[in-house]
Amino acid sequence: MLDRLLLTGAAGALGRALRPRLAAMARTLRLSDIAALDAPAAHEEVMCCDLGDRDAMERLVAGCDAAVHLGGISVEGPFPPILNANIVGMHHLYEAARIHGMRRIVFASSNHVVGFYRQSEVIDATAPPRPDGNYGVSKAFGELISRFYFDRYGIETVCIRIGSAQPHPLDRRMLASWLSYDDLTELIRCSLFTPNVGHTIVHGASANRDRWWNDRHAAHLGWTPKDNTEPWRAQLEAAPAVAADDPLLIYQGGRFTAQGPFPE
Ligand code: NAI
Ligand code: 15L
Repeated sequence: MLDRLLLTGAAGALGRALRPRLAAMARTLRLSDIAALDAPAAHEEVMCCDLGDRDAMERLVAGCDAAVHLGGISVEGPFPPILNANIVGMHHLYEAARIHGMRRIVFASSNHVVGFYRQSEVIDATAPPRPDGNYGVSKAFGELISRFYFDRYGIETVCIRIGSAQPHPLDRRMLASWLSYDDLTELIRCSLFTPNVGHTIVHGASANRDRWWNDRHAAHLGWTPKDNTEPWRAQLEAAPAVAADDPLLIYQGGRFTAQGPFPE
């Protein structure tokens, strides 16, 4: 068990789902977001701040052993807010970790780092990034800055390229990309407690029938997903057919690949 674990993005969809699930992993769970959070329980602390605020980020990280970093813009869109939260915010997080001696970060990266690979391809962590927008580029930056802080300062990171973490799969693409909350929780546990993870990239999908991602380079995490999308297959395949050129069923990143440009 950790002494104090930081959870950023705690007001978001995954943050709210993970808040009770992370309780068993640390004596104190420090919760943060730019949005308001529910009042802390006895084992929790709340410290809200903007990831773009350097001083606040240093205060946030001080005293934490590790972080699960979910905070940031989570969808495709205009560059300025993504720059602040996902790029400047990552710099602030890693600088604060360096200054305050935090040794491990679990980073919520995204399948959109590799969104322009086709669904007919199977890739592993050594495949060059092919981001599908401003958001995917920012997550690729997150993977790179975490690599630098491991090589230079020894701060370990597991980058989880989350597929589609939802209570259940919502469309045909998610038959392959879905990650259950239980499998995500276990992947985070493995990422926090496996010794010597160095800098690891792992793709976060449940044990679905169709696989786009080979995680042989993350085998040391010892993570074995348990859930799969078969219970939803018949219902989702019965949905009205999409056009043959719909990116939903062409690219791993689905419709993110067709968004933008965004006038500024
Ligand atoms: P979300 O959008 O519900 O949560 C993100 C949280 O970050 C929000 O509560 C938001 O207020 C906070 N945030 C945004 N800008 C901020 C800033 N400048 N300073 C501080 N906090 C800020 O997203 P969700 O679905 O909970 O995802 C969590 C993380 O996982 C995100 O980083 C997302 O990119 C990543 N992810 C999620 C996937 C999914 O299927 N849910 C798939 C791939 C990646
Ligand atoms: C993501 O990175 C997003 O944060 C999430 O909202 C989903 O759209 C997910 O990817 C996905 O690709 O399904």
